[in-house]
Amino acid sequence: MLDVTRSRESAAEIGLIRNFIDGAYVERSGAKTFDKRSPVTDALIARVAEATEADVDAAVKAARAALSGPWGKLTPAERGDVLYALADGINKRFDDFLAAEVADTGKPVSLARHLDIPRGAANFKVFADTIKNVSTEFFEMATPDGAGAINYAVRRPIGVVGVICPWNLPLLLMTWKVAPAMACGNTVVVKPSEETPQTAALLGEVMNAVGIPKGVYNVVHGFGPGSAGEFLTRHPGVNAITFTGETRTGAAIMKAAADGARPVSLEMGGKNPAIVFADCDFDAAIDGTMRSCFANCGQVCLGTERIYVERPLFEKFVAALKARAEKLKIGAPGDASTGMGPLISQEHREKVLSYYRKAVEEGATVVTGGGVPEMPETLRGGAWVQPTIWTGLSDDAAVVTEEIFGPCTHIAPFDTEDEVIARANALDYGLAASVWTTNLSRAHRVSARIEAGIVWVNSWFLRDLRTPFGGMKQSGIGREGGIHSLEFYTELKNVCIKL
Ligand code: NAD
Ligand code: 6OD
Repeated sequence: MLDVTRSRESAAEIGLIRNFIDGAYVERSGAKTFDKRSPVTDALIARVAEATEADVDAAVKAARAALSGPWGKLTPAERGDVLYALADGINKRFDDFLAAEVADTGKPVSLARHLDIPRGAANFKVFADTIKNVSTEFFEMATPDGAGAINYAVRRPIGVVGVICPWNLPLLLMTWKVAPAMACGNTVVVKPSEETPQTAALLGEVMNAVGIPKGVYNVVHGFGPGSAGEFLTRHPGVNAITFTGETRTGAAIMKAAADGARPVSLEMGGKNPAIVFADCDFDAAIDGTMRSCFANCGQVCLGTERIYVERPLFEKFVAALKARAEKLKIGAPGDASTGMGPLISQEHREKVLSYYRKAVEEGATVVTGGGVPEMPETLRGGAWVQPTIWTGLSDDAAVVTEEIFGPCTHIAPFDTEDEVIARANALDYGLAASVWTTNLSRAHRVSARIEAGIVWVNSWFLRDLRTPFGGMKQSGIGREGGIHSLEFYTELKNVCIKL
């Protein structure tokens, strides 16, 4: 049976997760380590070697050297083939990646099996296909002597890319950046979240098995400020930084990148609205918002933390979502009946519970949840919280305006289309929205006016990997996905030849 908690009885059995630099797992004597604890039980599941500034420097130098080695000589088509092999390599070790991801995050195996690991592998294939098929522009021009000139654009790798990742969908969101970076011929230094070091580390083994030249893919573990994250983003040898995480962190990274005027791609926080019209397919809207509020224990950047329901449907919608939320089975990841796992850590649980308390202080009606569920003895140490629904707050309440990143949502009634669009757009975030209606004209009209990088109509978290992805306003800078990733991961050069 799959070992999904990977807890060990004694420290002697706890594995050390090392930095992966220049094709090897590096162990320095006396290096500092930090603990990785299970979100499910709080048991120690791994010790992680914290990269020093010298480690980060070594990783960046290895990545720089690899640019001019065999990797730099591959054609786009050859890189495409290598990326296919990486996807196959992940799939060959599917159960190892699944166990590592579930151990680090505590998410249900059923979710990771269908989302995190397959989509993590798929990223390599999608960007392999993109790089093989993309063309660049060509212009013929007249010259005064009548001979003419031709102009054509060529894409070149931007160089060493720093990749800073969050903990909610670790492999999926890391490969979402590593795959296009490599497809474009760059080399990478990845800084996984301190909460989820395992799948990034494991990917090093696949890189070596596939024969990726050393130095192309490097992993440095640690935290943000004063640790690997800051060392990496400040390092002058890093040519571009791509980041997924909180808006505040993105702003700090942008400041670091200003030294050397280096480009950034930032995928950041959200406070995403769902708008439910009275003409919706009611069952589909309930199914969809159940997922958008509670999947991955609410730890999805695209998740719904505020719902606006057209007034005639309001009471019925609240009652139905409450009934479904109360049926959600909270439990261990490996249990097939588990619908929701724990939060990522005790620290994050404290943050989420502080919002649960704040909602009550602000006068919310707690429709369901609002606390910590009763769990069996073996799971008591985990970072469990109840799925929570509130009503009755005004649009300026903290839990309606601030990203919580937990399994909770506020539901409010609305009366008109103009009014709900204004309320949905009122925040500085603009990552995602979902609209539930069977009126086709309304679907187009409302989607066009919502200020968000992605608007779903009658669905949620359904996205072709070739489409542009990113946030408006304070939810992001830049777009990645399909050919849009090439804008960030390559330099476009114009060659003008006088005939
Ligand atoms: P976070 O910002 O706390 O951390 C993200 C990463 O940045 C971690 O690896 C962390 O160690 C590193 N980091 C922190 N401070 C740093 C610094 N000063 N310099 C360099 N690196 C630093 O985010 P998180 O808690 O890991 O993830 C949750 C957040 O991520 C939520 O806000 C969520 O909305 C957002 N998110 C956004 C998307 C998206 O696509 N827009 C996707 C997933 C998560
Ligand atoms: O579509 C994806 O794979 C993607 N970029 C998802 C982001 C999820 C954020 O938590």
